[in-house]
Amino acid sequence: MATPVAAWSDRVVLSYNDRFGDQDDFQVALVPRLGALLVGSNYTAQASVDLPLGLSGRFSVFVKTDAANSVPEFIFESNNVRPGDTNLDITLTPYGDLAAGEVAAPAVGVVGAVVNISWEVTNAGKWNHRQRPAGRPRGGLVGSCGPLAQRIYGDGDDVRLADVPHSAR
Ligand SMILES: [Ca+2]
Ligand SMILES: [Ca+2]
Ligand SMILES: [Ca+2]
Repeated sequence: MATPVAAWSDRVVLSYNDRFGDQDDFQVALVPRLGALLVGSNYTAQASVDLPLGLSGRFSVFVKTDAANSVPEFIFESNNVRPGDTNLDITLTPYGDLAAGEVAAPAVGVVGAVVNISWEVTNAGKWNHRQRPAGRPRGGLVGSCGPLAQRIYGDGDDVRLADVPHSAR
């Protein structure tokens, strides 16, 4: 005797804790099954999963077959969820994290003359050693300006002097 239904889906879930079905679960794959399954037979399924950005930590992996309960199984629904034998350790995606620093400008500027403003940009991201760039990009510009009265970026008194593109050499 085969399953009375020939289509269902298997759900793959990652969970921060070791319990399936609570709020920290999130689905990473829903794999459709087409074709009735005879008693005593089985099938193997797989999913290639894109892990969401920002995810890190140790996870339990669960699969729930017949995730939407398409197949009536009488009293035999309780074995449809199964955890993986091992946990899944996910390390954080290596991000670039540019940070500005060492901003240097002269104390006095005169309208009509140029002032030189320099700064340093560091990538403070979580690179592994192989990916870490050897040098730090450095910026610099010459422009003419009036004095910047306050030390708050992004408020109404800012004057944009220049946007300086950076490119690899
Ligand atoms: Ca859980
Ligand atoms: Ca079922
Ligand atoms: Ca079952």
